[in-house]
Amino acid sequence: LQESDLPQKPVELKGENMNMAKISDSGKKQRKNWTLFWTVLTSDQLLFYKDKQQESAQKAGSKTDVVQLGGALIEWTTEKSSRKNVFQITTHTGSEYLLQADSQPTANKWYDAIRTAIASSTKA
Ligand code: I3S
Repeated sequence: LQESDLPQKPVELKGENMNMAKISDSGKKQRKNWTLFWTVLTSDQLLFYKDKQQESAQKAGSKTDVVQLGGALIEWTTEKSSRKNVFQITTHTGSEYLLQADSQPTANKWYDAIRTAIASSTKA
C-alpha cells in the first residue's frame, strides 16, 4: 500500500461482510482464494482490509488491495463460481475481482453502490 493509495474521499459504504477473490492481476490469471475482507468504498476506490483495525491503522506497507474504479466494469456472474450472489469487477488495467455475500440484500447493496461509484468516477 502506497501513501498515495490511501483514501482521500469520503467513505460511501464500509463493512466486514464481503468475500473477495482476485482472479486476474492485470490480465494474469490468479488462483482463486476466497477471503472475507473489511471492505471500504469511496467515490472512486474499493479498498480491502484484513480487518477493521487495519483500516484505522492505515499503515503504508500494509497488505491492502486497492481497486481503482474509474473505467471499471461491474457485472453479476453465475459462471465464475458455484457460490450465490457473485459479481465481478474488471478494472481498466484488466484485473478481475469476484465479490460475494451469502445475503442477497448485502450483495445488492454493494453492487449498486459500486456501480454508482464507477459511473461517477468514470465520467469525471
Ligand atoms: O473456479 P474454481 O477453481 O472451481 O474455484 C474453486 C477453487 O478456488 C477452490 O480452491 P482450490 O483450488 O484450492 O480447491 C475453492 O475452495 C472454491 O471455493 C472455488 O470455487 P467456488 O465455486 O467456491 O468459487
